[in-house]
Amino acid sequence: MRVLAHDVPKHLNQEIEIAGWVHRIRELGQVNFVILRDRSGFVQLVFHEKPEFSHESVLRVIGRVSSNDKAPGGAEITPSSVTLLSPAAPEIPINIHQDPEKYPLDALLDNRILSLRFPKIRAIFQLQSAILHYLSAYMHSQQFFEIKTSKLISTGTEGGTNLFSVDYFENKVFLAQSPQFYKEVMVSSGLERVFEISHAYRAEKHDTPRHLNEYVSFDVEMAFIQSEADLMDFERGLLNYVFAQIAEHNQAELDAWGATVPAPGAMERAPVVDHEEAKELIFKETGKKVFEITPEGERALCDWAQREHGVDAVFLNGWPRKKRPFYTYPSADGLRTMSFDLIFRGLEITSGGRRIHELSMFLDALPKFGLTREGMSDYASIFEFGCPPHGGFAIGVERLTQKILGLANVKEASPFPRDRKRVRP
Ligand code: AMO
Repeated sequence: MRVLAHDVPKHLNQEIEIAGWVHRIRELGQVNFVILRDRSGFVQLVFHEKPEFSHESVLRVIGRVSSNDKAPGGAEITPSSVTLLSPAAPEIPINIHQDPEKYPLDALLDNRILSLRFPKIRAIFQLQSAILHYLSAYMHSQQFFEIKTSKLISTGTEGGTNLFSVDYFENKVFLAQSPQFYKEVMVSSGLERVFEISHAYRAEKHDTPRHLNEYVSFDVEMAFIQSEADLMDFERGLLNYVFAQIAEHNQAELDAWGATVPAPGAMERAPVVDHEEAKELIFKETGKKVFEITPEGERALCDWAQREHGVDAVFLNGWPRKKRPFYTYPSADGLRTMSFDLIFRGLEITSGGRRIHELSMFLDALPKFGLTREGMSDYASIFEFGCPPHGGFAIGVERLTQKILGLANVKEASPFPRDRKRVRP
């Protein structure tokens, strides 16, 4: 049975089978060392003859384990049999045994099939898998149902025109910007509490370190809330749980990037700042008067929260109505909304809020956003037949991963990022 590299030291003086990729070959003449890599780590092989395979080839090896303080994990294998399962071409465009940060991001993405092999890059996706697992586990523990809704839609649900169109037989349809409409429908179905993890598509022409044209959206929607305060409280609990699980189970991935998660329970301390007050705070922090919350402003707000509240996160609420989508529940004066963003480590990772659930208020809102009942007839019908007060939020999974690990660009947190110029591999 195959043993994983990190378990090899448990098999001292035994003959075992291992398999993996040739990470590094060091030819010293009399003795040659080969470092083999698998999903768990590295193991050193010792050869007295010249290895007949090149870097990145895939091997199956049977051999005896002996101790060697200088080898990874303090053990090495002297092979008695080596099977070359798959040879690699001798010239490899990037060196997987180097630090990937030696390469510009474009080189890593142009060579994505290989760059995903860097253990440090693989750690990003190992951590992302854990994050997705912890998010779902928490939702199930809170009696939410997981849904999967269509990404092919006939009208936008977020306003704006940033939709990709797709040929659909003789018609044009669009790729969903978010599951907003469907998650509200599923709440009104009587499920009451739903979540979805799926791709969302934004035809935005940005080229920034925070935008992808296809990202993974973790969406939450719940019935019988009173205001956005219930949602912010829920998100505090959710993120505290995710950070605690990461601290307990994913230290290796954090170490790969020299990263840490917020201290246990830290999200309880994240302050809630009103949108107008946030602009004042940004002015005090940066000396710059702002008319909207800029990326620089988001960083300044988090610096302030870290200093004053001991947490690198801020909830912003009280957003003006014209800055939020048509479905957002207005405040009593009709000018602002019961909505919020969460800024974490200087970047917006969440938007959410209470939704309009009364038909008359919904119909009243549509023309303010240049929309009509005819164009929004499916949406309006959610509220025609009895729909509870509800609300929700969405977290960008790549942005959350990016900020946990301290990655410079959100594209690093997507195995196959899509941007304006990149649709391959
Ligand atoms: P919003 O459009 O703010 O809200 O998106 C929610 C969250 O999704 C992530 N996100 C992105 N991540 C990477 N690249 C992008 N281009 C991108 N766009 C958005 C961000 C953002 O905070 N329906 C609402 C959510 C809700 O109210 O439930 C919505 O989609 O982390």
